[in-house]
Amino acid sequence: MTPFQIMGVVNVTPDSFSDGGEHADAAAAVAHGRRLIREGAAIVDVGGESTRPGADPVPAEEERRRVVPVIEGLSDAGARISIDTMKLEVAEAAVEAGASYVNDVTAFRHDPGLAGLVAGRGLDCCLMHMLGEPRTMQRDPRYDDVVSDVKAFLEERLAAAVAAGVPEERIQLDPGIGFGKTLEHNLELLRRLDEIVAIGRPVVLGTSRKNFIGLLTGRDPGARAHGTVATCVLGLERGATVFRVHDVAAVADGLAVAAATFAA
Ligand code: PMM
Repeated sequence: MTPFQIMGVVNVTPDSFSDGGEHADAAAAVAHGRRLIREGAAIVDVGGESTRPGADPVPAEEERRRVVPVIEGLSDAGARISIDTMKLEVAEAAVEAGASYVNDVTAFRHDPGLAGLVAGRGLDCCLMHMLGEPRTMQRDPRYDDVVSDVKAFLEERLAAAVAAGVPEERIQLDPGIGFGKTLEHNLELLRRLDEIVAIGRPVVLGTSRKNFIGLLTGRDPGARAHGTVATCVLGLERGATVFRVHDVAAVADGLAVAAATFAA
């Protein structure tokens, strides 16, 4: 049993920060998802609304129109399908099309009804930390102690989801790298990720191609795979188990070598 799972990113949006526009039509997105599965993704995360800093919201009808054909096209591809949405009606349509995992960057705050869907349909979910909302979250984010603040938030959202009927074993947690965080905040979270792991639920890490890697390497998003691999290896060492990435082949190799080393 591998001690980790790779969640491959399939964005069906014209404006995501690192791959926006590449998979804007359904057939291209399905082909891309299938390739990520061949490269080692156990989960594919399909998203129809960009949450990059400064992004504007997308109407539910448009988001649904983007993701449903892609999920249908991937439903027999041999991986679990995750829907990356904060909207109940998009998640409902995605689940009908074959998704069994709800990845909500608002941790059921935008639409508390998502908890009922996850509970009622026996789905798994990821609850993520975000300070503020995508349009404004990178404007001078501040914390008392970023790791303690994120941990307290995730514990509160975990309790809220359980209170709404979601079994605890169905819930994964994500510190939300880049969502209302400076370079220093992101590095502190990565360095002390074991404190988030200590909550006791599987931790999802989403560092892939993010701006902080660009700040450290000087590279554009498409050339951040090496930096991304480094963050995933560090995350694995600190106990993260799910890695949401664009560069599946590179991360699969890095994690395979790291996991064998830690197991020795
Ligand atoms: N990052 C993005 C979108 N969805 N979901 C989770 N759980 N964790 C993340 O870090 C995360 C996410 C933004 O990245 P993208 O625009 O490349 O999808």
